[in-house]
Amino acid sequence: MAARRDEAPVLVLANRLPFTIQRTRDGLERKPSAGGLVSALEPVLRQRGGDWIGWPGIALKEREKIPRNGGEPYGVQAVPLTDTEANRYYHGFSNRTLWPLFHSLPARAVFDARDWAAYDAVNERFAQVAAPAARDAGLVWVHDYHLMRTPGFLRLRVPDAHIAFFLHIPFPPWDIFRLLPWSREMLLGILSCDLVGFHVEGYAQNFLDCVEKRLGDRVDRTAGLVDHGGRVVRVGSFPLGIDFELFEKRALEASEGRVGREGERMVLGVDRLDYTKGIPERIRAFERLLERHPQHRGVVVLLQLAVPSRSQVADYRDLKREIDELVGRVNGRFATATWSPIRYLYRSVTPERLAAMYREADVALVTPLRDGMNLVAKEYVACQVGDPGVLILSELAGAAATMREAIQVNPYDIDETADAIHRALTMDESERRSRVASMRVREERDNVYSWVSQFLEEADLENAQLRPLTDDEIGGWLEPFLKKYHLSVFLDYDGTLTPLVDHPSKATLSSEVRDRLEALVARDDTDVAIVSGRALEDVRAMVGIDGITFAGNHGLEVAAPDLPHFRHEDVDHYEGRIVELGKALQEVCSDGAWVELKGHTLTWHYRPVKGDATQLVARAREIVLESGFQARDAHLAVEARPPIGWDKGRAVLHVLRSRHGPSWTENVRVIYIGDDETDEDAFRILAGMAATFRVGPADTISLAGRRLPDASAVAAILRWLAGRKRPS
Ligand code: GDG
Repeated sequence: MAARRDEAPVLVLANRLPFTIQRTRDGLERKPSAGGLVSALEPVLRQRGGDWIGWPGIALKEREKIPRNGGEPYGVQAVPLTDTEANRYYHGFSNRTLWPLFHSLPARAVFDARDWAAYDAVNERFAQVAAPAARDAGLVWVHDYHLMRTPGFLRLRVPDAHIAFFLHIPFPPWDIFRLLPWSREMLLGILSCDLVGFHVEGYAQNFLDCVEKRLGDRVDRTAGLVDHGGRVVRVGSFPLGIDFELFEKRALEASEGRVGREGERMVLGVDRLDYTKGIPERIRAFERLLERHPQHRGVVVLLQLAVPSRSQVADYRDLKREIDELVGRVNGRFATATWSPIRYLYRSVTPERLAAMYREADVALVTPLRDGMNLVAKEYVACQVGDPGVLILSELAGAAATMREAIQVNPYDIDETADAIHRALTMDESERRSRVASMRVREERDNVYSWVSQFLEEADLENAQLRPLTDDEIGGWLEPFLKKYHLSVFLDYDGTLTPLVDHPSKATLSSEVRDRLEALVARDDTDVAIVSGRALEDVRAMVGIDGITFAGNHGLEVAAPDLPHFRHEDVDHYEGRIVELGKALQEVCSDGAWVELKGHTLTWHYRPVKGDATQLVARAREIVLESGFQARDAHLAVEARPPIGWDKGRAVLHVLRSRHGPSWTENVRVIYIGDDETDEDAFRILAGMAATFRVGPADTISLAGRRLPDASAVAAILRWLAGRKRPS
């Protein structure tokens, strides 16, 4: 019997391994990472088994192996990168594009197609490394913005894998996210997961908004669900916590009076040196405090710890210079012989020393311009084991969503922040104690271990279902668009009006859809056309409803009740040649593959072929091209079409112009619904001029405005269209 999913191994995929590797004279050495996330995930990996897959952080030389540490509690798999790959994937796309953009600082974002290509390739490499173990894993848990394309590549290799993703940084609002030239690809990558987690609800809502606007997927904002072409993806918020007890213990063990000087009051800042952390703004606010409240001069010190970070990126080097200058200026302006206002440390300190700093600080100044969560705020609170201090927290940090008892500030507002520091320094003990106490209760309860178990619990749930498509929802999409205009509806046949079946002859219309089409055709404010890859007579016979316009062979032939018969002028020339092509394709008609002759086009179907058909498909395409036809991929089929620059989109325009005149856009609204790659031609031509819907699996990019899961959703739209009230 297969192992239960919640007991089967877990694969963790993260940019970095759970330790750092350094090259010393004696070879490679590994140093454990002290982060809370690593210590929270390790027990799970130990208990359920599994691997941690990540980049070792340095380029390994040939035959160089990651050193083992003896009692390896779980597997570690390194994804090696060359220096160029690391530059483009990590320093480039991850840190110069995604990091600033996702922190809503688009002016800093660099958009470079070569960085994107490297990011995509490295993400695929992660999927390649993970694939063998993913088959038996209960969960593949992908972390953070470095690996947003990996779930998509993994889903292709292991279709049944159970995949979850957690983003540690903010997810930006649509108006920012849309700036990314590869926004569609990024969303498709993440939506290959079963569960997508963010720190706070606001990011989850931003994500749902972007999915709906960019991909046209149906979303349920309240339940946190996305209908991704029939596969339902859960989206939720899981605010990360810290190892509370560990920080508290370190603070209790720290002897007092080690950090500051006697009689001195301390305001503390702890950050990686990063422009999102708002360090210059903070220094300016501290300067303003000294200007406005001179009583703090000589007494209060800002201790700013800035841990070196990403110094390969120019913006970070510039920031370092800016901070150096600012600190110099403020110190120069206010220092006395015995006191300097800012003590600035550009390095990291030991965890024990950090806990002592937290404990002693009267005020923690955590004022990022934007931050996914910010753990420093939580660690500070955990370390308030003596005389409690005050937390000043940026309202733009994820932590602000739950740490309501902090003094919250807008980090861009220098005056407000200065006043907040003054208020914190003068706050009485009972208020300080109350504020810290309630934050401590919450952080102790919602610690990193409960975060891991909540996320895993949610990930282990069976797939959810979205509520059925309602008339109200369809009305919300279409009513504002249709208004009082005449309506022209264009529909593909197979896979759109009927479910996809194993042989075209079995794709018959249900009586329900037939009734709705008849009701729609009967309306004098609506005309209906069916645009199919089938031969004209074939599709007409399958539908058999009078009053409908039929376009066969992808629009090369059109028959309409009110228009002259249309047949593309070059078609005859290709009719004989298509028969020849059909014969040539017999070469690839093994294992059940077969040729459907459709007049001047043909389709080679390989649906019956068992196993990998890649080689067969490649050869079929080759034969089609050698015969001078165009080859197009369709559902488990390759279509051959005459190379005459005509497609479904042109046929639709032909119908609209013939029926409603060249300025049809002034009087007519158009809806086009299709499920096939060949319908993309219509989506492209109609972009901006029609409401377009792509039906079926959503793992490829579509130009349609919205996605529908299957033919039953199309039936729901037809019902609404047929029954809609005429606007008065
Ligand atoms: C990303 C998101 C999100 C700092 N200096 C020292 C030191 N630290 C430790 C702190 C804290 C960690 O570094 C910083 O964590 P943050 O959460 O503040 O920020 P990011 O590094 O930007 O992390 C963030 C986080 O991911 C988790 O999802 O909260 O929003 O940007 O733990 O203690 N530790 C030691 N010495 C130092 O000098 N030992």
